[in-house]
Amino acid sequence: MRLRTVAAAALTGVLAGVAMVTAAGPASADDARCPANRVCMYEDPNFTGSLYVNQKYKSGGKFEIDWWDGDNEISSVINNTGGSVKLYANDGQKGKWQCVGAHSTRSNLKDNAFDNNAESWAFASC
Ligand SMILES: [Ca+2]
Ligand SMILES: [Ca+2]
Ligand SMILES: [Ca+2]
Repeated sequence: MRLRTVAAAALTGVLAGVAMVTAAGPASADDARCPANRVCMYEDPNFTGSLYVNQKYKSGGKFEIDWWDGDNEISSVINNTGGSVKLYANDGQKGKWQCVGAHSTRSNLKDNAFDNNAESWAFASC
């Protein structure tokens, strides 16, 4: 009984160690198609077409997507930052919004009914 407890504790320790090693490598969790600590937004699905947004992380930062080069055209997003990205359907951080969590990607915003809709965005909790 005691041995089993010790073995279980040891195994738990090993698993925790593995989890820590995995969590300690945020760079490896990033998508290599976009630089580290940056957000990339693309014209087409699957991170192709024109790269309309390539922005370094800025806590609380608010950004306009250029009306000619990007408004209502973004179809995929890579977020290699530790902050969540809030996409807005209209200029000036207004309208319906979509969230792209920290260190995550959206290969096709069509899946969330937000394709060709974003016109501004921000680093904000969502
Ligand atoms: Ca598009
Ligand atoms: Ca829109
Ligand atoms: Ca805009």
